Amino acid sequence: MENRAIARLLGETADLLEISGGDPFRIRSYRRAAEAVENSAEPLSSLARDPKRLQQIPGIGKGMAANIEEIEARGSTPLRDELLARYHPALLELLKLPGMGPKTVALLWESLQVGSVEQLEAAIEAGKLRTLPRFGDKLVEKLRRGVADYRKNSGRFLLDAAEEAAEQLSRYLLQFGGITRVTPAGSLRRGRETVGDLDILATGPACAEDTVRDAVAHTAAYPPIADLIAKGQNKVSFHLRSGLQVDVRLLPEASYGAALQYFTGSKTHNIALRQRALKLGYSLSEYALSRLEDGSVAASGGEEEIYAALGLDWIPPELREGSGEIEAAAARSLPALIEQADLRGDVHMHTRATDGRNTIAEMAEAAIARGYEYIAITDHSKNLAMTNGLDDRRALEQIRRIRECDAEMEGRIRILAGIEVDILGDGGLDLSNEVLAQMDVVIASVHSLFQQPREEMTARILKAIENPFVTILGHPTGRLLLRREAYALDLVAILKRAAALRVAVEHNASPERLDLRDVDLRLASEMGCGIVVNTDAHHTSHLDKMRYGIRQLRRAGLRKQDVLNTRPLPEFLAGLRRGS
Ligand code: DGT
Ligand code: CA
Ligand code: CA
Ligand code: ZN
Repeated sequence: MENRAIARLLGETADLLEISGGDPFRIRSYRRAAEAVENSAEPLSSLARDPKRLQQIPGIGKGMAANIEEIEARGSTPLRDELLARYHPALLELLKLPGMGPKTVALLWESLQVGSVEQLEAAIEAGKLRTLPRFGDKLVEKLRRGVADYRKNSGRFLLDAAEEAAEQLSRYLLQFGGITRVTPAGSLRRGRETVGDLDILATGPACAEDTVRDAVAHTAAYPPIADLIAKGQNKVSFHLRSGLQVDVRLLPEASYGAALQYFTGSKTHNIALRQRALKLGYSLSEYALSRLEDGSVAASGGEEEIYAALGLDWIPPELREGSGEIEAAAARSLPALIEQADLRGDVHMHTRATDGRNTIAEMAEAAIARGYEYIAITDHSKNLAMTNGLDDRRALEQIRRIRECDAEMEGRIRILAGIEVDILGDGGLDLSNEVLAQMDVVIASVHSLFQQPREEMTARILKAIENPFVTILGHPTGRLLLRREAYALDLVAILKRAAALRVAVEHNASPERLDLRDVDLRLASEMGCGIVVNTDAHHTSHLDKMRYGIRQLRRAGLRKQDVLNTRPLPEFLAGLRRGS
């Protein structure tokens, strides 16, 4: 299990303890352990059977080491299980609603026995909340809207959580002798922003017809399974504890390509492809592409063969949404999509100066390890007080430190001095022009007053990018996937002005943002905007989130030349405003 997942389970234990009115000291010890795990550079799963080494991590004592072992072994802590059993298995979902903290959850439980989002919804509808102290009309309305948003998003999962679950399951399946290949299909393979359920394909000698029973049994014995939905001849479906559904299909090598093609989808793409097959005298199924005349197999083992037999170039999964990709593949005119290896830099990241976890040098070394030629350090500005954002004086100090560190790198990488400056409510910027002028990269972002009406928000951002020192508009719509909608704004007007001013727009690769959406990215590119893809890393390990951003750019059909930070540094800077 990844550190992040372990940290989440420890954090949930702390939440539950807090709801139960537990000992504050004990609550803090779980929170501290969660933080220590999250920030540990070493993957804890490699240490889980070695309590001594676990205990060397500051914040992890003997008891916590035992908890981590439990988490590794069965995906929960004993206390978490005990408390969930005492309340409601879905109690933690309540904490995801806006305005809901442990105290409120405790109150709802004690007074109304509300332990899940469903029960909260019913209590709101029945007018029961009004009877409670502190629950005024405003709070009740906020909760009602929160429940509605939750409903809209529920059942979907962020890309990183889905990928993590798929990787963990793959490792388990590959432990079984005779399963040699495991591939996630479905929306995860297509790189959609969020995932409804996981579709996993496995193959190998163990998946042949006469042996598949044992492979199915192994799959159904996967320890993190919360409940088994179905166990068929070569298919196992279950829920993980997170609620994520997984469909595993075990297939013989011979039909792997056809199955991968089928279960990758999308449904729309598949329907169009099947129609094309029929027109050409074939039938296409999850088992094979067969000739209509005699039923003989024309292609089945690999995706390339299937597309080729249909007169098509192989279509990258990100493009399989039924939006013209089949016609393009037939005309041999699919775009050469951008790849991760095309990137030369990442120009949005935070350090300890504000809310990041690492130093400038650590971020630089991590970037070197990932093959980058340049980065920009872009900490927050003072308006974001909770991050200890920089004021003018500290920003200048930070520039000095960046320049120093850059010199110490002796050309192994270039470190640009940057800032992520807050766009204030009126469109002004949070730092003085004198300071901004000294930055190589100025990302301007909205982090407050998300509720402004559309005209106001649009004017605010337009005013901000008029500032001559702004080079990049950060996460332009401010959405948080599954949590917060984009703020209301006239994106087209903003993209148009940004293109004219040569202000680049950011695609934020963080899986909870992925802002801009694929359609917006295509639009931005068509309108001539510079596009920069950044991780917004707050930790060295976050630099790896770039892959999610790349997939979104590919979904938008973008190529290497459409993205500025694929260029060598001089050309990158020249592509930004102020560059010449
Ligand atoms: P999701 O799970 O909502 O994020 O989206 P998908 O695309 O993973 O959808 P899912 O899990 O329902 O199905 C996985 C793939 O299986 C889908 O992309 C295409 C294929 N598939 C499923 N049902 C059908 C169907 O009725 N017809 C066709 N042609 N393909 C289907
Ligand atoms: Ca799926
Ligand atoms: Ca599915
Ligand atoms: Zn930001």
